[in-house]
Amino acid sequence: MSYAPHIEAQDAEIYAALVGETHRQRDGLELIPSENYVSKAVLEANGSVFTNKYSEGYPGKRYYGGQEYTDVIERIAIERACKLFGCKHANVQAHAGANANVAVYFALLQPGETVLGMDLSHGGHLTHGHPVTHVAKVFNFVRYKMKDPDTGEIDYEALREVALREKPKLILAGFSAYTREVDYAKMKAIADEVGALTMADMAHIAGLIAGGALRNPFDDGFDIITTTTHKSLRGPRGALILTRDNPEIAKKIDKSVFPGLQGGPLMHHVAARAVAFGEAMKPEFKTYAQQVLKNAKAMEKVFLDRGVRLMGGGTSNHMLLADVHGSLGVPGKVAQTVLDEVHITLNMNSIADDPRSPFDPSGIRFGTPAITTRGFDEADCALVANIMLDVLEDHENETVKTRAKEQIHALCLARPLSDSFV
Ligand code: DSN
Repeated sequence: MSYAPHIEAQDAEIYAALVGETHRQRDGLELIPSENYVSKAVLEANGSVFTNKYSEGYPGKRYYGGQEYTDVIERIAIERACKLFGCKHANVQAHAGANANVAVYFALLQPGETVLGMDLSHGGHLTHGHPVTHVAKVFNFVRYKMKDPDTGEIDYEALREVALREKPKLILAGFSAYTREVDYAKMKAIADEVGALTMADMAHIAGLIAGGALRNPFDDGFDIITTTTHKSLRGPRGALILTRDNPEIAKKIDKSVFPGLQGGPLMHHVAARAVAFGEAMKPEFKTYAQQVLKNAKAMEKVFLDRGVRLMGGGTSNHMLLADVHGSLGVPGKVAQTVLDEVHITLNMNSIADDPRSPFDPSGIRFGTPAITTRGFDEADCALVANIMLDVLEDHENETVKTRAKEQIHALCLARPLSDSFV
């Protein structure tokens, strides 16, 4: 059976790559914590005729004609996003998480104004104002960190002191390599004390919040949430900007996305986001979100039992960050490569205050959203964690790697992902 008959008929090179990637995703374990498998319905919407349409503007206020159906899908996407996250306004047009964050900064800040965000080396994200980004040239980003990387607790007293000193206009919660829950209420109280707005970049955990497994920052009064749609939320690539209840902020954000930052929205992505939000509203998604956390805990237990240091001392979400260099003498880059060889995909990652370079760091970051979509349970995840450590502890031993590959192959056959692939 062909995976894509029209591509197969007209473009052999692209078809070969598509087949290769389909097999890679199907026959290996995806542990990159920011990746997932979308449903066939989301894939269909993403590959639909909406790709042909220009729709600059917003529903009911477009610049070009022929918008009767684009308006329908964008309105549905907005309505579903607001319901999922309990807020009054959603912008569903940002092409990516980076765009969403940049759009918020330009909507709410004047050049030179200050944003307080988590340090990249302690789990923050590049788009929270790392010096290599364009936004760091425009706005003044200052940082907060964890008090102790072995518990993961954020240093809220230090955060408050920096806030009192620097008077930020925006306090940012959110991360891409942090394994514990943020105390949003504490951050909101500090923001109120200094008159700052609050934004949570929940790209990694949006699905877990939508599924009720983690706390929603809006419940603690946060003003804005940004998120990608393709991680734990299990939608197509893209992003969302949510505003709790302030129509003035919402208006500024819409203007900042279009015409401020982007041109025409990618309406096929908007259609696919709407489909994914519909899926996330179903009761099964709540079960999925809970299982993601349980599976991460099962992996945590194996790593801790086998003496591996985990950042934050473990996990309260879907993600783990292991100091494999410190604990096993295996640099993160080597760990990533040898695990790739046995068909386990994850990424090397800096640990907090890493003595090694970001290009050859001490850690590996991995998580459970994708394997949970596959139907993995705690026992499967404990087995995967044991296979990972068997390989890492003896990574030059070809017999160990061959056995690991066979075990992974058997697991993939047992959990075939029939809802996502042809
Ligand atoms: N690249 C994403 C991640 O893996 O966390 C964040 O942008």
